[in-house]
Amino acid sequence: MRLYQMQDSGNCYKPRLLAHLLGLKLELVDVDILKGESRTADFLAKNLNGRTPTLELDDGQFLAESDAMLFYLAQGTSFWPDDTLARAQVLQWMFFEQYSHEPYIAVARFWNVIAPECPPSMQSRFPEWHQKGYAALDVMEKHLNGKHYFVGDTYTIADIALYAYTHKAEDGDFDLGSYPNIRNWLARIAAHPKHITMEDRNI
Ligand SMILES: N[C@@H](CCC(=O)N[C@@H](CS)C(=O)NCC(=O)O)C(=O)O
Repeated sequence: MRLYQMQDSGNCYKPRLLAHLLGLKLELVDVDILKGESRTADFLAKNLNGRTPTLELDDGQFLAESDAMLFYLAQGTSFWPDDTLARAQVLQWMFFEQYSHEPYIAVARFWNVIAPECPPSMQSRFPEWHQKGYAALDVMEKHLNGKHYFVGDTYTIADIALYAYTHKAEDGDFDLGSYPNIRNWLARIAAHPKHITMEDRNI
């Protein structure tokens, strides 16, 4: 499979991390979104929404949306539970990640460290991103109390979806100092023997 991606995007890190945990090989094709490479006619033919990651399957079909890729790659593995309620809870946290977490924590990081020449219109949105991002972190902190992972006390794709940008939250000027449950969970994920970092290309 081939992953059209940007190395320092958390969304692109999600399928790289899961593939590595599963021992699956992904060919990486870098797409520079800052140069508009995700909006060329050639790229839009792969993903009409013009975004990375985009996964090209072995049969040439394309799949968009990082959390859909996690679902696809996790089928038949321990990262996607057997129990119907546990499956729904994994989806619950993945939808939470896309609606209540990523739009604030990832976006603050993007404009802070990836495109720091942030226009004033974006600069003025940091207070809102911080308020809503901290609200998401509060939910995670409470949920993780007494738990090792988000669902059923096993490592699932819900953890990968939420790990991707939470472990880089400080890049968006979020302070994780008062979130001990989150910090312990981040350390647990990173301690997996097959873990790779966002910077790692050796997959
Ligand atoms: N919901 C999507 C978000 C994808 C996304 O926003 N990708 C960004 C990089 S993190 C991108 O490719 N932006 C390029 C553009 O908007 O042209 C996912 O989870 O895959």
